[in-house]
Amino acid sequence: MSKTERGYEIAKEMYAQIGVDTDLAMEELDKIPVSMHCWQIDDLSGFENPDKGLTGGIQATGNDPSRARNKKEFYTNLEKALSMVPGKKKVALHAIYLDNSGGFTDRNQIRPDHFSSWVDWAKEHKVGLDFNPTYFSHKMADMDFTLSSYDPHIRDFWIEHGKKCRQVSAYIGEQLGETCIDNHWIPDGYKDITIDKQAHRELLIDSMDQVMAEPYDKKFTIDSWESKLFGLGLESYTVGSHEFYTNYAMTHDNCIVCMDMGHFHPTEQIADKLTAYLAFGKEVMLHVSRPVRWDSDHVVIFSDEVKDVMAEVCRQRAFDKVHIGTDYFDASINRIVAQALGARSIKQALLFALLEPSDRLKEYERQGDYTRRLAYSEIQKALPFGLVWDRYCEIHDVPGMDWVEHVLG
Ligand code: RNT
Ligand code: ZN
Repeated sequence: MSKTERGYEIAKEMYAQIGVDTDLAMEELDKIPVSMHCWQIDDLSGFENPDKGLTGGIQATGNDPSRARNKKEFYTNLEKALSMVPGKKKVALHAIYLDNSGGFTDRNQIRPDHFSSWVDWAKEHKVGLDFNPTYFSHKMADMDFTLSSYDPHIRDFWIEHGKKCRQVSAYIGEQLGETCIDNHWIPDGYKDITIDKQAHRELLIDSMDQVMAEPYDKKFTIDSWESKLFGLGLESYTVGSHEFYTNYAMTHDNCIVCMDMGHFHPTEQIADKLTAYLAFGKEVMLHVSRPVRWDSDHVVIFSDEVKDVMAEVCRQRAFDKVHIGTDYFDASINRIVAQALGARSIKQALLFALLEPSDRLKEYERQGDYTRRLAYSEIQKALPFGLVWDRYCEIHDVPGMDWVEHVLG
């Protein structure tokens, strides 16, 4: 028996005392995919035109030298990061990671075959794929407006991009036999006090209606629209706010909302928001991120905020209704470690949530026994969670507490 197995046996007994089956928790964890954003590996440079800096009010800061400098390094590093994360995984792509065979293809001309090499790669590595249109880092976005621009020429360009990306996403989903979430985020907004906030929102509704006109089978692709509060240089007004997309999604059954944990007021948390969608039968996409004082996109850690979100997902057993993805870009530490650490932390938070005696806690709540509800929640926190996590990694042939040395070598 390995040390990890011995540790696990003890943990199993202790959890059983509060009515939790650790084997079952690990089995359930196996069913929950975490979608790892590919752009941590190269600071969102992409393959289209890696020299075009990031625009749209987002930023990767730091000077660690580990950024992938070419496609080969990109794939090697991404694969390394994937190998550090136990269980089911997807990889989220952005349109700028197209395979253009050394040529240039503009955003409004993207085709499914630009992503066939990604499909082959995903099959080989047994991961699913998600997709994101790239409505930024492009000269047609340099005026800070895309789908809600006053200029019809700019709007049409991006509407075409949105439509093409939906085709790509449906193609990926069909090829892999697994839903590909197509997540749309646009940077549109103003730096300073805005007078006509409604006009842009009306334009955005019209553009979204055009982007979303073609129906696709939900089995293969689902569109989500990501809300935001503000961006750098776009501090005063964001067209695609949380209320805006929520209202759109609630009145259109062909799309859902994406909530990014960094896109709310600094003390506002999203955990409580999930069931407000689930109760209406709406699925939700998540960008798990870590805002530090602002939407700073720090690496996701095993924090209370992340634990609270995953607890909501697990308490409702909403594994196929809440789509969990990462989104952050930190250039100050090793990119592979950063990429793997965030995904591992989410898996840890999911496992921690699955080890909660939630049936028992729900029962106490119904009976009005709030004393036991609180006490047992606290008792769970002190149980040997790490021993179960290490065993989970071992079962999946992924390094446990020494994983970081496997990356840094
Ligand atoms: C930006 C959004 C968006 C991007 C990615 C790269 O604030 O969070 O999701 O981070 O599309
Ligand atoms: Zn995001």
